[in-house]
Amino acid sequence: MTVAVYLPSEEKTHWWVEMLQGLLPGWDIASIEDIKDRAAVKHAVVWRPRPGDLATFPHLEVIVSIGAGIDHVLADPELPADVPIIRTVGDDLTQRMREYVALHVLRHHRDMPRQLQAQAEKDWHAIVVPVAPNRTVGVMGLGNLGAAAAETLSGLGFATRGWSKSEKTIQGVETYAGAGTLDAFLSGCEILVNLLPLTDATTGILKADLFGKLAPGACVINCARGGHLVDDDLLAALKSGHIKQATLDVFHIEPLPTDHPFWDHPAITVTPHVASQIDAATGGRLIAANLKSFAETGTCPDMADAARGY
Ligand code: OXD
Repeated sequence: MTVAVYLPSEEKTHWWVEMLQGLLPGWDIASIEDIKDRAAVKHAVVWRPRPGDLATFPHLEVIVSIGAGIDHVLADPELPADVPIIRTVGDDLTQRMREYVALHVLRHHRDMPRQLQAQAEKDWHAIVVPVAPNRTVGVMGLGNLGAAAAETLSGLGFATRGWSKSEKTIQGVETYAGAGTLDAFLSGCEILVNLLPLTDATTGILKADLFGKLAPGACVINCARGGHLVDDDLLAALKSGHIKQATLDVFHIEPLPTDHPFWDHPAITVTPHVASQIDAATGGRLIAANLKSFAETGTCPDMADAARGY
């Protein structure tokens, strides 16, 4: 079985190649750069593949995304048609996202940016905020990561809402389904967490019109994809004060260009796409298990649906 591995960093690619070689003895696993016989490649394990690379493997049977999202694979205009895609999800990824969302929601809920500013000014300024049950938080996207985030927020006591394309039931979470319910979901929402997949329908969804429907002074956390956000609309909403703070983990261009206004904005926290990074040890085990299952049965539990985009 020849497996071609590609990540934008050469160092990381080698790390993953070694990890998978250890987990799949007898399989021929190499970096895309080191593949001699392109016709022998049946499996590609990739993160942000270079456009056109996957099309050079005429007998490709499956593509594995090193991550929960598959948008980075679907973005390849020369992506070979009808090659199934496997996502990489799993408990670690979900746990990391729970932690990131809890951290940033609590930070906005307790107004930590303002509290830190008071400390910088040596100002003994006690900020009193409502208790969590009186704070409405909303999670957009209720896939594995979004559902886990919503569950965690509900567990912390927040009045938690969730919005998704199709009906979902999550204990302790008031769920809304479909475009027709978006306004009701947004109305009164004070902290919004975006965990939607990036599809044609969700690109640019975090825009002026949506921000305007949130409660005045709301906070926005984007830990899905940069393509969900209209950057200038967020800057305008922050300027007007309708949005108070934002935490952004994902960007249109990554790494975020050093001259981008988000870096220096006093009301924006930038994190470098770390909300829920896969580590090679756990991710390697998941990918090896999925590849084995796919090789033996033609499927695995984490098959993505390319037509849906996730
Ligand atoms: C993912 C990500 O898709 O880290 O898993 O963004």
